[in-house]
Amino acid sequence: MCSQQLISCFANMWTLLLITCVAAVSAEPLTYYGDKVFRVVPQTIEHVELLKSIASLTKLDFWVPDSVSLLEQGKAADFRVGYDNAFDIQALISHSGMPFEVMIDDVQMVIENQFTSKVRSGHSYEKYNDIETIYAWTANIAAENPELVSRSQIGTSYEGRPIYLLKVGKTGASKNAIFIDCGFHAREWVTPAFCQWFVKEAVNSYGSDPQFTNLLDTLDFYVLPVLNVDGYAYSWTNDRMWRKTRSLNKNTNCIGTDPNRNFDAGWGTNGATSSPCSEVYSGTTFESESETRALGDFIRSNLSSIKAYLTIHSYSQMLLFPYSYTNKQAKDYYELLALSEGAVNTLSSLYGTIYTYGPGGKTIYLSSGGSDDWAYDTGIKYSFTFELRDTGKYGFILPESEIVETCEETMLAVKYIANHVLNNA
Ligand code: 9B3
Ligand code: ZN
Ligand code: ZN
Ligand code: ZN
Repeated sequence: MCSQQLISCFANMWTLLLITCVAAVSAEPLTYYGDKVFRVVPQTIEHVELLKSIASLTKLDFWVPDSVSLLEQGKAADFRVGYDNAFDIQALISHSGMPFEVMIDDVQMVIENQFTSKVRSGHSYEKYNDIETIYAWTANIAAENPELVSRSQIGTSYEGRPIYLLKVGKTGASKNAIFIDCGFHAREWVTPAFCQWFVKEAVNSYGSDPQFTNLLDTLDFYVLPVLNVDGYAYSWTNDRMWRKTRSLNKNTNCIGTDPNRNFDAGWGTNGATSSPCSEVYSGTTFESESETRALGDFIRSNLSSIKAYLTIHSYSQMLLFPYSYTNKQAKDYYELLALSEGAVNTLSSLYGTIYTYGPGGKTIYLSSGGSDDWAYDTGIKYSFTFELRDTGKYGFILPESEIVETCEETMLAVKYIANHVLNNA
């Protein structure tokens, strides 16, 4: 093996060893032992300022809203803090008189309990599936249901992964379509689970459930199971709390762009930042990410048939419609409000899950560059963001045991919207 000079042979062996070690280290996911998630309700300007100053001294991972810059007086906020700082921060908050609650006492425990079983093999609709399993599933479900499902690739991610789209509906004449995407934000794991569930329900219902059969006969559903494929893969292998894409930014070690701040809808204004280290970094320009550009290009190319755009996020249990980037009222405000009300009512009817609804800017927070606002301004009237379960007990780390109920109730809302689109578009 070592036929070269001895020194260079050792050098090679060292390099090999080093590479192996680095690979071994980076293959271990980050852990969150003792990390806490606090819920605070800043009552005064001083409370907001206190949180901002804490955030400037130590990393606070904001879950709701998505960044410290989006804090508002009177609105609850959830954030994760490291074990080392949790005690001091709790004392500061408590001393300030700001109402607070410890939502999660040990984030790592919740991460370890998210799976119902440690045995992970093959695809399951009732479990979280990693990106490779989802890829294989897209191929299989299309191959097994050629008259209902077809798969195409609409683009390639920053790291070179394919971005697949499933077209679901009875094949034949061209039809109006509803576009549904999941997995914009990597850590919102229940959302790819929903997109997979939707396709399963469609396939299983066709020919047996008259209502769903009618929808599939008269509409096409474009289902994009995971848009942010690199981020999703990374959230499995390296960091369960990852949100953004994985693209490199210039002049910094901070990685990624927020795909939902990266669209041409008030781009780079409210609730987004030009700082690559922020979780709501808007990117260098709109559609700067290959993932968002792939989505934008596909929708623009199929604009004449796409009548509704549904983008699935978590968590908060909300149904949002435009606008998020401005407080101005959308042209179709009253129709979208009534449709939202109907959709959340039918959703609640199954397990009593309560959703709030309304325009994004007023209901969650003012923020720009979102895909729903962009789709609406591009001409897709029925444009919604779902924020699935829960309201913070587990947040992004919703246990697998809630997948089935979350998907079943969400189906009701999606089918309700689809029926409205069918009758009105
Ligand atoms: C944000 C924006 Cl900018 C929008 N247009 N619609 C919904 C949201 C909420 C999601 C986000 O990206 O912060 C929730 Se995770
Ligand atoms: Zn999201
Ligand atoms: Zn969310
Ligand atoms: Zn079902």
